[in-house]
Amino acid sequence: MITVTINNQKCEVDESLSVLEATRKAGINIPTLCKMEDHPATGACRLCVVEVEGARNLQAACSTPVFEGMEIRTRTRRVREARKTLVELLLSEHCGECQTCVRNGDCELQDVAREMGIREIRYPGERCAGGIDDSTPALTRDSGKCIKCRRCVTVCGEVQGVGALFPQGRGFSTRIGPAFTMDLDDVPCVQCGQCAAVCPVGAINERSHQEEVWAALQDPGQHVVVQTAPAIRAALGECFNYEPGTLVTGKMTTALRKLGFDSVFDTNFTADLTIMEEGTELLTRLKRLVVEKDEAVSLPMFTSCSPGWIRFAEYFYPEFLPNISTCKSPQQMFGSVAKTYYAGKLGKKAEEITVVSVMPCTAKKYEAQRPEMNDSGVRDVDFVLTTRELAEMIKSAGIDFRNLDDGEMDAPMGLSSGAADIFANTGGVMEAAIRTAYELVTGRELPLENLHVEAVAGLEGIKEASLKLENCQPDWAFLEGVDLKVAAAHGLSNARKLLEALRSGLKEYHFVEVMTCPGGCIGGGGQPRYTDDSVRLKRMHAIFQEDEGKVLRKSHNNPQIAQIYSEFLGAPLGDRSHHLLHTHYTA
Ligand code: HC1
Repeated sequence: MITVTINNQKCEVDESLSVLEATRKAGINIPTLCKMEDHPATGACRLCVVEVEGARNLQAACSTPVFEGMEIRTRTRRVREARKTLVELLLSEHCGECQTCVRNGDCELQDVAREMGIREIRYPGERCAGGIDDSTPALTRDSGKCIKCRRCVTVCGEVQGVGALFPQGRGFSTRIGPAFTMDLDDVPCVQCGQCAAVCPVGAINERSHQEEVWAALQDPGQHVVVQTAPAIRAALGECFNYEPGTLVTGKMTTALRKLGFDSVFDTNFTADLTIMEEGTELLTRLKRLVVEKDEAVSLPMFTSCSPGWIRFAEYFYPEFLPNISTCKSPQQMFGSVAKTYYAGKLGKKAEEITVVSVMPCTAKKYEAQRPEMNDSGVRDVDFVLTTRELAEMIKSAGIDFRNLDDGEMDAPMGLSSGAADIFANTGGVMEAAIRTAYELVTGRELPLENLHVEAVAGLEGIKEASLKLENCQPDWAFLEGVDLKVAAAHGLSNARKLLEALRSGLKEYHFVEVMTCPGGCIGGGGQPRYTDDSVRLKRMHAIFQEDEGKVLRKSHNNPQIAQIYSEFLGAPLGDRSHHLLHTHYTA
């Protein structure tokens, strides 16, 4: 520890900290529009300037390390004038249109302008060149609103290993975007929306489906079904001033009914269905390898529920496409069974059902309109709202979310196990699959108090585990003694590392889970802003809490899953399942 002086007060701080971190620890918040928690400073916005005794110029607090005896001043007239001028200059070139901007009320530039008491723009000047890029189904970019903070460049390049966005040009002419003014759809953007999650202003956003959903809700000819992804319940509350990690499953259900949805169902139901299908597919692939000695079988098998990961594999690792499970994601399985199985129960045609998803992920908007996703005879999922969009709809409908009673989801697609809940966390799909596969193969029950596969939980980028299969049931005797090797990666740069290790033969696995976003879906690009590791951990704990609070914790024990197989699907990987629940991807 070292001693520094902040605004005339001595403080003991860790010598590894930056001035920004040290002042925050001392309870003083310094504004910044570029620094992100969990990422090194870029010093791009310069808004965090402070005076340091002995230094001629103001110093950027985010990129200046503390030293013994350092004297820091954070609110002198010189500091305040410099910050104010910086914000005024940003505002002068920013195509803000605050009243009509999608980020009105949720904009970091607006916040700092308000906090600094800026009431006029003293330097009216040339505006940044505008231009809307709405080439992708998931995202819209408005370069006139970009403040060149480069957060999107960092997450796209370093966290996701995609590199679709980068700075080009110099000075006032600098623009952030795909190369050569191309559109996002022309470059390997996976539409994960991590850029939109960190953008401080309205420069990158999800493509809104709110108006389409309002219209469907008003249409008397449509039965409008909503499904909610596992990660929504642990994050939606943040839009209503609950602490991150507050579970709002019951209030969310009631709010959806009040919005006018005819049936309120759960993507978790089809997460359980995914485990039945994907588990069977994995065991089938293993049988081909072990019993039939079929060297052509594609192993390891990869999970397929995260659409950004599918797009990443299509762009960068097409040789691994045969390894991706043929299971559609739970979102898409839901759409196809809602428009067939549930439509049949209602006596309606697929065309009379509108399926709306609430997802933490912007790439789900892209997934829903992929050409493969219409096995019900029409588009399986019609509209996808992010968590943020659902919160906006609830607010715009005047629903007092915090005072809602807890509601229950509808039958027959609203009941789910704890295994489905944990799909939201990195490692969760793997753990859910192990819960079911172990019991099917060995015939022995996993004890409820010891269900978590600790090795695949947590925020480490790549996690590995192995499971020795012993005393297998006669049907699965070929697996006797097999050491099932599994891995989970989250964030596509971690997926890239894992794929490179597989490609070079450094690693061998049987089953690999890949989730596009850091932390898994709880850290999705459509979740409430602003998400860092501390928020991710709180949401993850909430998801585990939801799982642990249930009696039903394994997918194969879900009675509504047994019901859909007996009434409609037949068996996992059977003909109808194959048609409605599976697909395959090509580059
Ligand atoms: Fe996910 Fe999934 S867990 S992909 O992360 O498999 O988005 O929450 O809905 O489909 O179930 C997202 C979350 C989600 C699917 C499920």
